[in-house]
Amino acid sequence: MSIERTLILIKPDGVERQLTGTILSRIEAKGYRLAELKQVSATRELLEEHYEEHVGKPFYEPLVEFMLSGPVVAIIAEGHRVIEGFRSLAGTTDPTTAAPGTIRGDLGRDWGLKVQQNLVHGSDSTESAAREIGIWFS
Ligand code: DAT
Ligand code: MG
Repeated sequence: MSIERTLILIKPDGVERQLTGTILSRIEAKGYRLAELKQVSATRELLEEHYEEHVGKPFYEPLVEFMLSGPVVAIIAEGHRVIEGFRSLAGTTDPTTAAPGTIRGDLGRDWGLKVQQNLVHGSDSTESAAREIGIWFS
């Protein structure tokens, strides 16, 4: 199997809470290589492309507003099976019930808002990884 690449974002809650180093360490400790890394302030246009699959869902607008609330760190991580490996390391979407041992499960929780502030994004397939890498690192 060839080396894969995935798009990871440290969301504004992770940057704001100064968890960038902790999260990068966990990605590296798992054995993935950080091929590209930058801190960026997303635009609405970029987020509309990134989250196009969620347009029209009740959490879509709060999600976009949250992602605009501060800088994010965009990462391309590399390694064998990194797409599923990082999804596993991140944990399930809801940080309250994400398994302990995962990034979301150890570091996140429900803050009572309309959107899950769950610290990280990871591409969910080879197709979305290629698409999302193109959006964030064009
Ligand atoms: P994931 O980030 O685990 O791939 P997703 O792609 O289904 O989850 O959703 C994108 C983001 O939208 C997710 O990280 C947090 C938010 N979200 C998803 N489902 C939600 C819900 N039911 N209520 C509030 N926010 C939600
Ligand atoms: Mg997703």
